[in-house]
Amino acid sequence: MSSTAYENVGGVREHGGSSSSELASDRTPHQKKRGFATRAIHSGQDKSDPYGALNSPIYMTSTFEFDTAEQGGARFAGEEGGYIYTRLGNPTLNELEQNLAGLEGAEACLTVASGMGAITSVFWTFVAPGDEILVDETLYGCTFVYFRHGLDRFGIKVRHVDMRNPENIAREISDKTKIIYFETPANPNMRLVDIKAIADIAHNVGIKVVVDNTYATPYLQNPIALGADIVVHSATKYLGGHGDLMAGVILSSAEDMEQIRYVGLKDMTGAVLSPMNAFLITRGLKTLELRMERHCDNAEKIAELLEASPKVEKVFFPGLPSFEQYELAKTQMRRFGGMIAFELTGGHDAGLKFLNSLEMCKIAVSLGDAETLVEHPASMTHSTYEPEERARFGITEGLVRISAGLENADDILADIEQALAGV
Ligand code: 4LM
Repeated sequence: MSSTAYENVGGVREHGGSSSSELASDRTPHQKKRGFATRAIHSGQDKSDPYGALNSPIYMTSTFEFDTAEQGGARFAGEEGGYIYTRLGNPTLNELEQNLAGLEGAEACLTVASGMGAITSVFWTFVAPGDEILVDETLYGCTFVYFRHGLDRFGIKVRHVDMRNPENIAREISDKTKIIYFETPANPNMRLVDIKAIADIAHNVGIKVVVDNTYATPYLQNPIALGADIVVHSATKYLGGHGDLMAGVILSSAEDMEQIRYVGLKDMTGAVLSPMNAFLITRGLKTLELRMERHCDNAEKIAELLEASPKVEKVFFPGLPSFEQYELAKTQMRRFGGMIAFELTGGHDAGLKFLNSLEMCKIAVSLGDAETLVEHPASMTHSTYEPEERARFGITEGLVRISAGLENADDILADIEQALAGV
């Protein structure tokens, strides 16, 4: 197979990912759009199983047998539908992709091996030496490094912009700018970006807007409806939801996805998702709405407790009226999510003492799991920034990050209270 002729592997297109944001099963017989949980449970399922299995079989196969040599050739030439090889498409991945496309309101979806696999597959598809990209100042630490020390080495100019103010973007755009990239809420300091305002600016000049929607999930925020071109997720987090897998998701137009699948994934990163992990995410999605409601409830209670504590200097949570971008949070998000960041009055040392005093909550990176996870970004997820970059980009040395879990709120609050008392 040619390494670049993605148009020649169209044989998988019929099955290789969704191409419509709405499936027939997304509507009732009376054409009313079904609710989020209903769609997350039912959508995308392939009904062709001969035994009527409630859960589809997991296609743990790397390759697919052709009836004849001619059939194999026809699939590679794009003259016949059907699967070829799991890096190009797989029925278990396809079911999940159909479901996620509907939940995010995207034409097409591609699942990959990790969140970093999703981000890098998008960029390796669309950028070339000499291009410029505008990225936010606050990003997950490995995303930051990929831009700063990864893409930069290949002649792509990366400019960091404080995207809380969309006017900053307008000032930085040049005729070389190809992509604007940001997270909202941003990891770890919870800064928000006005998706619609940025998309309006970008589309006037033909630049793609890529949004990392990991923190919010499609349950709380739909960037494509607000004008984003491409959405990425670390499905390792809320979508999987149980801390037992690594995965990533990309959502876009069918036209962009054709290139992301057959150039970015097939030839550039090869970051293929295991069918077993696709199955686990499909299982996770059945409870996404329930889980997100509980994550949001618990996070609101934690944020209120922290804000009332004299040991706490500042709390960063979009659902607090004291949050700088509270008004934007209310219009852009359905609820405020499960992530909280805060600073103790005692700074860095008090932060580490707080972590070491926890009895039930786990000291761990990652987020979106059933367990409440607490970490120190400056020495863990964001140790990839230089100290002066953290200082410049608003990631303070004393910041503590909490991913509110699904435990009973009283137990989480009691653990946080006793840990604060020890600081
Ligand atoms: C963490 N985050 O923060 P994979 N996008 C966002 C993320 O938070 C992450 C990724 C992408 C953390 C991991 C240790 C907003 C990851 C990257 O880890 O490659 O699935 O996703 O604790």
